[in-house]
Amino acid sequence: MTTEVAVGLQGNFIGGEWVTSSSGKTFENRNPADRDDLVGIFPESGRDDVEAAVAAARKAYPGWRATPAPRRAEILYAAGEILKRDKEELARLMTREMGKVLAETRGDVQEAIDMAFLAAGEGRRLFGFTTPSELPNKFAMCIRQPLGVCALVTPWNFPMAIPAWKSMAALIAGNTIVIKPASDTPASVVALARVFEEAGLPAGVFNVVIGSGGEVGDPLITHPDVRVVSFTGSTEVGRRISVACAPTFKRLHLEMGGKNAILVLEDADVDLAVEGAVWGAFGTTGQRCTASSRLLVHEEVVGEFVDKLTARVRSIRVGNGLDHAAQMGPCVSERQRETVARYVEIGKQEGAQLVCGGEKLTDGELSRGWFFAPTIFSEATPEMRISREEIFGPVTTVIPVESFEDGVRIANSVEYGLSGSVYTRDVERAFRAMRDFETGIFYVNSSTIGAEVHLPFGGVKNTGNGHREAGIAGLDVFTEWKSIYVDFSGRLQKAQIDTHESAD
Ligand code: UN1
Repeated sequence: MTTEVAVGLQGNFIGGEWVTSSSGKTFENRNPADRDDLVGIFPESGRDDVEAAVAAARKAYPGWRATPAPRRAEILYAAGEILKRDKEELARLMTREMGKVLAETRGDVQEAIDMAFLAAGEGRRLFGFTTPSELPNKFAMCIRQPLGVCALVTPWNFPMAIPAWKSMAALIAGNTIVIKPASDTPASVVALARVFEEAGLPAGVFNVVIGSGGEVGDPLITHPDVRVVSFTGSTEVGRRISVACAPTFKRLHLEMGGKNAILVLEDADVDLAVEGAVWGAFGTTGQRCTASSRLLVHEEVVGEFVDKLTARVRSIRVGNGLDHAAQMGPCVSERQRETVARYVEIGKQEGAQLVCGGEKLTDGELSRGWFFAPTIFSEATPEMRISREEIFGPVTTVIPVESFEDGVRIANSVEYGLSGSVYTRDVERAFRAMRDFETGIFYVNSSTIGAEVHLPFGGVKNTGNGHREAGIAGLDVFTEWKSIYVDFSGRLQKAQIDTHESAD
């Protein structure tokens, strides 16, 4: 075990060195399941630290860009192997840091491993294309090129997978990066940096600056030497970043909110749909962009569905994610739990039926953390705020629907469009749903979560700004196309003119 578990003072990683913040200020990071458990003390950085990190990334860029992609890939393969070796330790650290249960933090590390191997494989592809020229004795091709220094602003809910999606795509393409992890989960990104350090990534290629959005994020995303900004987080912050990046025309990739719907039709396997809903709504304590936060259930089966769902949800064991018996961990922070509690009040006032949960859990051991009971609202209408706004917690809302068409219309009635799903045995309606859901990801007879790294991840409408991450599509964020023409005719040839010269 060489990846150190974070205890005590941690640093920023700049130019291959572990350093304190220039102000010397620090903050504590505690386990959301147990406030007495100190995960680490982290630097509270600012503009000077950002300057140093961007300068280091800029300095490292020419060397990394010139390193052949298959050589870059070897380092990513090595990182993948180290992640595999340390998976269990890393998962434990991540559960302590953000609260989700061990099975899920193992999945989070596995997603980083999958991404490492996918990105490494790209080192021997990074395909461009060749195509015939319209002129004789002329060769035409298109290649991908890196852009330079990339700023990655990453969330706390997938504290290793999402930093891996972004950084590994950027690195294999030949960019250098500065990453600002969410303040709730710096240890996971520190651990990822240590993995890259051990894997032999040259100094300055991967830099970490820890601190708040205002003190670190703002100077980072507006820095003139930063060419790409990739952000995952709320739509509200994404909009601000979009405005901040516009004056310098930075390449901007935004991955934001979701209000994902499962549509359960009257011919569905209701038990299967209930399992999907439980997993999609309460996995990661509902703190996923892809969470199943709306359950649109045909009125013929909604009674049976709600009864079965309620029975399943009442049996969910909530507890410290390190405890093997626990099935759902806490909210990531007190603030997040307050948001959840506020939405539960809103739902009650709006007249939705609170079927189960709806309260903070404070008995015994649970009093040590930010636990909230898994919560179901039923008999909700599509207009209610709990049916439209992202809550990012263990709350799901059942909305009865009259028909397939009604379900699709309601599914599409929100501002977001990340993920969706349909449960049906009818192949025709399954295909119509695949076509008509306004989302970037869609599932048939499975939940709204479960994205795999080799497919594009992202959403439409206010969820994204047209880009995708992961998959090969993720390379588009971190590369620029260059079209190259090679004339070997030995004479001046004029495109569009020589080819269509008139006879006279
Ligand atoms: C997120 O919700 O922010 O499909 C990412 C999933 C995971 C990734 C989720 N593989 O739920």
